[in-house]
Amino acid sequence: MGVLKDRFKEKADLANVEIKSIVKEHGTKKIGEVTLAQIYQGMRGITGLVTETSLLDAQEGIRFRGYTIPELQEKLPKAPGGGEPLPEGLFHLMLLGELPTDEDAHHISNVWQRRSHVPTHVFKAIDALPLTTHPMTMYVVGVMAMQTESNFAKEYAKGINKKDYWSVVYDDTMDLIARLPRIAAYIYRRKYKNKEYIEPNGLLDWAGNLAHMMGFEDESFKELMRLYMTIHADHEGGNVSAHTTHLVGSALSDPYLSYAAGMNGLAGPLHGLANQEVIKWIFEMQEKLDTDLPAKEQIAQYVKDTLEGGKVVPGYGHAVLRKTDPRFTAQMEFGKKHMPEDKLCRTVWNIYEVVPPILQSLGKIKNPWPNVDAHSGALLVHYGLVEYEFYTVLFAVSRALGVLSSLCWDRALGFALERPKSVTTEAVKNWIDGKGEIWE
Ligand code: CMX
Repeated sequence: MGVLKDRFKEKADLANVEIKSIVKEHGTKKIGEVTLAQIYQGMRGITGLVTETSLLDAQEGIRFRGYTIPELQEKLPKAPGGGEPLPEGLFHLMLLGELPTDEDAHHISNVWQRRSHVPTHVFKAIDALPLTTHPMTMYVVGVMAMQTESNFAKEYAKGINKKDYWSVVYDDTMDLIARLPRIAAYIYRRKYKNKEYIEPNGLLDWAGNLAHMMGFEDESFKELMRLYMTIHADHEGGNVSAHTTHLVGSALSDPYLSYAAGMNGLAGPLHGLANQEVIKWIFEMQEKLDTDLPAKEQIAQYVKDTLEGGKVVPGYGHAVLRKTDPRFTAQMEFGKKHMPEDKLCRTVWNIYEVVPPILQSLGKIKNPWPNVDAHSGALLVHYGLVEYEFYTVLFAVSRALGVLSSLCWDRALGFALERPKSVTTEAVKNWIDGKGEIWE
């Protein structure tokens, strides 16, 4: 077994013993109480999942194994000459709960390079789709086509002992993560760059190689990709993409099937697709107002028109967060450092001043502040990545790090099939009228 895999197994064995004792001693204790409103309104605030890799605080934002984004930017290994964290380092941290050394991160880059071969039939499956197909659909089709490679599926069919599930899930995780940049870059070049594909560079790190295969050689774009791939990786377990991956995995669907399911959820406009919606919305504003730097009053009117049209303001609001998303702040800082005069970034910063008071004044929105998707597109456009329908694919590549390291933990800890109880409104009404219990 590889070093990382051995160390994961050691950690998982210890955690298993600890969790068994926690459940034995405290299993009947209640965490909060579920209200009828929570049942009808998307299960907000119900603690019902264990996800080891990260934890979201409504006020502070995300912490990965206890570390905030600024701490990760300081403490995680960097590419030679670079200043942004390597996503390889974050993966190590999420998987083992320990900060990696430079050597650890380098080791993971090498392993992913070695495992990055994508079989030809995967490209053929993508090629079978019309060019007009949305990039996220192409991406999920690519992942699904690659399921032929699943070690978990093969070993399960042979009758693997359940104690060993974690091992083949780990192998699938490493293979899948290693191969995703190749698939993403293939889709980008196929759809937007006349099918002129670029071979991987075996000397580059995971995110740097993605930038290279997409055709972006600017060092600061590679730095942006390292930051982007780090901050989009995980947001605890209840969001649609993480929860879906975990849920589907709980049926022992292999990591390819589980991750593809999660990414179908990421492709929704209230979740990851919001990153394309933000730029589309800003481009439409520019066109409508006939300016590439709208004044704040003009932005305010455009926001009001959006709301009056019964649409959401993309990039704003969050189901859990109650302040500016630190992932937004990290991207804003990157913009202020690398492109302070960029008109699109300045527009994003103006929107940040204009939108929160308007949303707040509606009185119903719990979080008027920007989320991760409010900023990412403006940075990408600056480097020439203007094809906004592709943006969610980048989010998806990054999200693999979090949801798949979590899936390793799910199987290592033997987590159960997820199957919450649902009720009918008829049963609820009877219960309200005192005509019977509905919880059995
Ligand atoms: N613009 C307009 N209305 C908004 C809004 C926004 N940005 N955010 C919330 N609201 C509305 C909701 O639609 C809801 O309206 P109704 O009562 O009429 O149904 C009301 O305010 C209350 O919503 P909430 O409790 O504050 O927020 P939710 O937990 O229901 O929804 C989210 C969270 C993210 C779906 C919502 O804020 C939204 O639609 N934002 C815009 C889309 C977006 O940026 N999504 C990306 C999130 C980050 C990610 O996952 O990538």
